[in-house]
Amino acid sequence: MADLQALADALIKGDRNKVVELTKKALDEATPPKDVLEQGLIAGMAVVGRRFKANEVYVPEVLIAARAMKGGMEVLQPQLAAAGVQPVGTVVLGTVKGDLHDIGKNLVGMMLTGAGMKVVDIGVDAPAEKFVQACKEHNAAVCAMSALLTTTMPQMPVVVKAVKDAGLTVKTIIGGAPVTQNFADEIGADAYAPDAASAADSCKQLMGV
Ligand code: B1M
Repeated sequence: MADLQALADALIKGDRNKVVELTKKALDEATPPKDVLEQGLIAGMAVVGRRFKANEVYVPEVLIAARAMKGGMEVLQPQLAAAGVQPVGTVVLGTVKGDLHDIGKNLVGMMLTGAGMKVVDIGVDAPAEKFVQACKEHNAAVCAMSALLTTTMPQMPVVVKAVKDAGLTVKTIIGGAPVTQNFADEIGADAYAPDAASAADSCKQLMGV
């Protein structure tokens, strides 16, 4: 019986080699890929997310854990696909037009991936049309926007309006240092998240999972 707790612990420690080794071992022992994902990798990343939210760990630890998760996912991905395991939903994620900050966005992407979502990252300086196009193309459940500048926050209502005008049923979520819940309410975004771990929780809520 594979020790999925040991896998989760290795991920929490950011030990990429151990994560790769234990993921391979679990699969060799015929553990269902879905269990390896949910009880090993996602369980570990959820702990990292909670600790990050509580300021018990910081950006470097999250990046190291995410790198370990990526190692495990590279081993697991073909088996997940073969077993027909689908991501819980797709999120289109980008930094809005005029804004080049991507460190926070990337962290959000890692947390969403770590929570079992498919992330379509459209990068930085993304105009509303690019969000809309990606949401259509990938049949996204959530459209997620990041902004770090007060001067680029006004792009967020532009995206919110554009996805509505395009007739998409996609939910919208916003975040970034200057962004607030009040601003989200003002512009009619479906959710606001103050940090990457909360963004993962909120996206799951928006997807109803
Ligand atoms: Co810029 N910058 N910067 N910068 N930069 C800030 C944001 C600033 C606060 C610095 C300051 O003046 N004190 C200031 C903004 C002021 C304002 O408008 N309120 C500023 C400025 C003014 C500028 C320039 C205009 C400077 C200039 O050229 N005169 C320029 C703008 C360029 C542009 O975008 N067009 C600029 C440029 C840059 C660099 C390119 C040099 C670099 C970015 C590199 C990169 O991202 N690849 C940079 C950096 C690094 C910063 C600071 C120092 C750090 C930002 C960061 O990465 N934080 C920043 C000052 C600061 O914050 N101390 C600053 C770490 C990151 C993990 O946090 O991004 O907040 P953060 O993400 C968090 C949450 O906000 C949240 O989760 C993340 C993790 O928990 N979150 C979401 C983020 N997105 C989310 C989305 C969600 C949910 C949560 O849902 C979808």
